[in-house]
Amino acid sequence: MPAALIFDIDGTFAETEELHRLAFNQTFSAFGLHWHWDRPLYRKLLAVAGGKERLAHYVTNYVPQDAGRVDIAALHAAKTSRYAEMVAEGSLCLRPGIARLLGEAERLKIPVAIATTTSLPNVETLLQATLGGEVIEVFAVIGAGDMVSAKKPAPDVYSYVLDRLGCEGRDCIAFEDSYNGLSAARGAGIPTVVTPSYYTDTEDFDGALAVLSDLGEPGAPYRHFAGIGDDDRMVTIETLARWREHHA
Ligand code: XBP
Ligand code: MG
Repeated sequence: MPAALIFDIDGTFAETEELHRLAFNQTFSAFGLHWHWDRPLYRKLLAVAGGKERLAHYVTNYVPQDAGRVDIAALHAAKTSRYAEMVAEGSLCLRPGIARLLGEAERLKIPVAIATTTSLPNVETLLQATLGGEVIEVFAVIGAGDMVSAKKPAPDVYSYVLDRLGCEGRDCIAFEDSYNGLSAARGAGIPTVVTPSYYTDTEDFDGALAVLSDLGEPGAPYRHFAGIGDDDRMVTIETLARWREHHA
């Protein structure tokens, strides 16, 4: 059995990035900034993980003339509130297989954790809106946002989570959707299942344990893109145990 399952949030738990983009753009308008992040631009900007870091990168490289008149921290705080409002309104749903696998892990008493770049309030609101109730208690550890100084692709958030779980990376499984996330998890020595998302589908996932369209549901199998795969086409704890052993 895997010692723990560690999940990314944005793109992996749910297709969140369009909502993040919307929240950024609405915040720019509210602050009287004539900036607009369309989809092609946002795809490029996602190379920089972390909303504050992405904003700073944008200012330096795209609108340096505005550098003196923006407060990145204030802008990002407003964006976080706007995003949380939209998530709480129920704008997102979990990707296939996530709730099923969390339920299975809970029944088998396998710890589950989160390792994400996004801010903690965003994680809490998303979990509340999609899984409801006291679900936050289900997670043994949540590593999020500024809890570590170096964001993905640095392995720090995964190392932080492993430390608190008291587990070795090689005994766990990580779930990611992006090149940055895969690099971070692999950097911490964790075999990683990648389910590419809307903005990451063309990225390089070399070194992933498996690359799949999603985790699959009964009657709605995943599509296998690369790495290890199975005939049953649904990722269960038993599948993961087998894949991890094969990988070791
Ligand atoms: C997610 C991110 C985040 C979100 C925005 O990356 O990079 O920055 O885009 O959230 P990952 P914040 O899925 O690899 O963790 O604005 O709260 O940073
Ligand atoms: Mg992600």
